[in-house]
Amino acid sequence: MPLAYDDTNIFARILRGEIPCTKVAENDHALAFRDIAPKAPVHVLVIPKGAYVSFDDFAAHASDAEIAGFTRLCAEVCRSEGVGLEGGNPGFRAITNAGPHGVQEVPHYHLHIMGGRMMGPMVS
Ligand code: DGP
Repeated sequence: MPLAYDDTNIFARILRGEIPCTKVAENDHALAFRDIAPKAPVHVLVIPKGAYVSFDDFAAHASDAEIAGFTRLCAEVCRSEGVGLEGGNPGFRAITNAGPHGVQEVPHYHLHIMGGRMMGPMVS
């Protein structure tokens, strides 16, 4: 069963154009924009345009086209932000938080793409 989705969350409002964001890239299925409180020189959030709460919700219920669109936009961001290995760059970290144990603040699935510096330990 898809999870119940609260369409008043901040990323739903960004998708509806009610709140501004600094857009990095967009396609039919996903939007990428800069995190408001960046934890690294590159800190971009990639979100699907569909109403999915978390990674597991998205992975289980999104269409193949949505998953492909989202994933390709992530690759485009890695390339355009100069962090993707493909361009000979030193890399990045891509993480997603889910639910209380994941310390997810915004209940709309998002992938953090962070780079531009050496990352610290994974767990904190
Ligand atoms: P989390 O749900 O814990 O994975 O993190 C949510 C991230 O969203 C956090 O790094 C800050 C960012 N964020 C929260 N509100 C806004 C906003 O209004 N605009 C932007 N661009 N980012 C936001």
